[in-house]
Amino acid sequence: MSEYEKLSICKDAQLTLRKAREDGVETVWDRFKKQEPQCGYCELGVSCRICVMGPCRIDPFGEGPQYGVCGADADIIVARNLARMIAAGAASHSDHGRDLVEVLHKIGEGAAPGYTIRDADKLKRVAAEYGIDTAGLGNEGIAKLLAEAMMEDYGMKKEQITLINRAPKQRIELWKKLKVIPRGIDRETSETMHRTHMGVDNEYVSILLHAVRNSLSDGYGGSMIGTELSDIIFGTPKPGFSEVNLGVLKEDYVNILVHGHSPVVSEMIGVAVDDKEMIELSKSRGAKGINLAGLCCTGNEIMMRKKIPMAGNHLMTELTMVTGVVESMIVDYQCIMPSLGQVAQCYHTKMYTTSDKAKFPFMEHVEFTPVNAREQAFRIVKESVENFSRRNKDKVYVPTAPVRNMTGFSVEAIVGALGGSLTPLIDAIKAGKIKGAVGVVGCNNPKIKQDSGHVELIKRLIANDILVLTTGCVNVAAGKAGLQVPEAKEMAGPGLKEVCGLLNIPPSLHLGSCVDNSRIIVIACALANAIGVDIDKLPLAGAAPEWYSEKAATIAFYAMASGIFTVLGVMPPIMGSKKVAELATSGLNDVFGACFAVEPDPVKAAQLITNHIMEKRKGLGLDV
Ligand code: SF4
Ligand code: MSK
Repeated sequence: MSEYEKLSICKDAQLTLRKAREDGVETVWDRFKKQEPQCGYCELGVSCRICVMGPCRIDPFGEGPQYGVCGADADIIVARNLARMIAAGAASHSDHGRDLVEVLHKIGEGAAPGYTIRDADKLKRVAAEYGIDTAGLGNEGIAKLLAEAMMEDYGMKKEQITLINRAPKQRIELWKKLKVIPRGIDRETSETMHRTHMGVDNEYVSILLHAVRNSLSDGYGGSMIGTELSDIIFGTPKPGFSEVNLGVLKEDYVNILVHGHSPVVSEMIGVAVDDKEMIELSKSRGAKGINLAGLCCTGNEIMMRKKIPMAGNHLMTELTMVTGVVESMIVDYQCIMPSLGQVAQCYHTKMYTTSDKAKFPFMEHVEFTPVNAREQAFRIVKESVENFSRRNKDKVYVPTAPVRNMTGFSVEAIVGALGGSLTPLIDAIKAGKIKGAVGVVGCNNPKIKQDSGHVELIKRLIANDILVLTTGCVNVAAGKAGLQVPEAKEMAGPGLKEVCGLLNIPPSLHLGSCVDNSRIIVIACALANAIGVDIDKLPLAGAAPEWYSEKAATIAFYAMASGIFTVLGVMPPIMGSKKVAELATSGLNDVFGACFAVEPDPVKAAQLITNHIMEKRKGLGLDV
């Protein structure tokens, strides 16, 4: 096995990693190696730098200090650190959602040129959930009122956020009883930061219960708003085909990459690259045209809606530039490695930041707002085209051919494929053709051979007749492995194969970006409501085999709090507190009907999940 085969299962990654080495480019894997051994205290979660009486750390062997300067013990420190992680994840998703609320509001005011309402039916449906009387109002009028109602979800007037009502009655009652029903989205995050300040909440269960509340404010608040408004403004995704891997970059075209999470910028870049004048300009510069491709969740957003191909997931972002054919990369926010500008220096790639909240070294800042987005998009695309002539032909290397990937499975598309309701899915579950469903979500992490955790887990689950729903960076991993095309039914068990064959869908369905985990939650709620049970009774599970991000911790928490057993492939920093670790891996079960497991081996993770699903089927009196 070559040194590159040890780092990634993907051919395109292995080949470009070798070239990166030849070109003298340092990558995430090189930096990871230089960090080893990583700090054991931090890995256990027992280091604290919340105040400047510290930093403090607790000796996990019981020989050194057992209390920080303020008197906090390991349980308090671990719980506080974990809660802050969840707050950061919730803040990230929810701030992304907030940007969409602002765009919707500007559309309502007629002040967002280039943006419009693409799904007016969904606009009305969501407005109805907010109790808005839409009679006599046009799309713009409804947009303004809905945006204002959603702004209230971010504030402190409401006792509970609006979309929490999508959860089953029993779950809402449970959350009320536990006092974790989320109020304003910003309030819960702010309160987490307050509680974890020195000298506020110092009881680990109390801290973690609030972290649950904070995560729910994201899952049923900021993230759900992000998904629903993206559908309303940019169109609700429909199934279709696209392509993945570095082979989507074309040697004879101007290649532009969009990276990050927000569809607000990429939407306009998409408009500009399709513009006739821009295409003519590219031809006049010797290219055959302009090729747009995505990375990470911005890539997921435009793949879901426009079938624009994806060049890679999290650990591929640096490697895209090593191909030598990327004229520009346009970033918005989240999961953008600060190294990217440095890597671009080795090639001709122009780097652009677009959000005033996300600036990076070696990148040019071109601020995007709902008002100027169109103009700025044309400016960047024009400069990218001009940059084609600076490409160094000796550095060009596109290593592989792209792979087909089916995408676009919004909740509406899934219901549509099933003929208008979830009943056929419920019937297939009851008949045992589909044993259950699992959301496989999240990132890459250099601690795990790239994409190995995702691919092996999905293969084993579908072989066990378990339907897989993917979001985030898993999409590219599953796509590259050929798991997200209808032909992949051949890798599924007999029951799932039959259902996929009938519907002409893959056994692993792409539901979107990180915020679109809310789609999985909506499906779980709808299934529970249709069957008349709480979510924790359903044969469902979640998995984040290669997670790295604080956002993934938040997702895991709101999934668990919804009643969904969740398996993590990377250990969260909690092992320094026996009590917190026990609570996470078993105690939560008594409270929420679900807990976490940590299992880096995807074969064992698949077994754990399959056992869980069989147990849930038994509980419902279904065939196992
Ligand atoms: Fe140390 Fe307590 Fe300050 Fe943390 S909050 S750094 S444990 S003194
Ligand atoms: S981009 S949060 S690495 S999935 Fe959403 Fe990928 Fe994880 Fe970022």
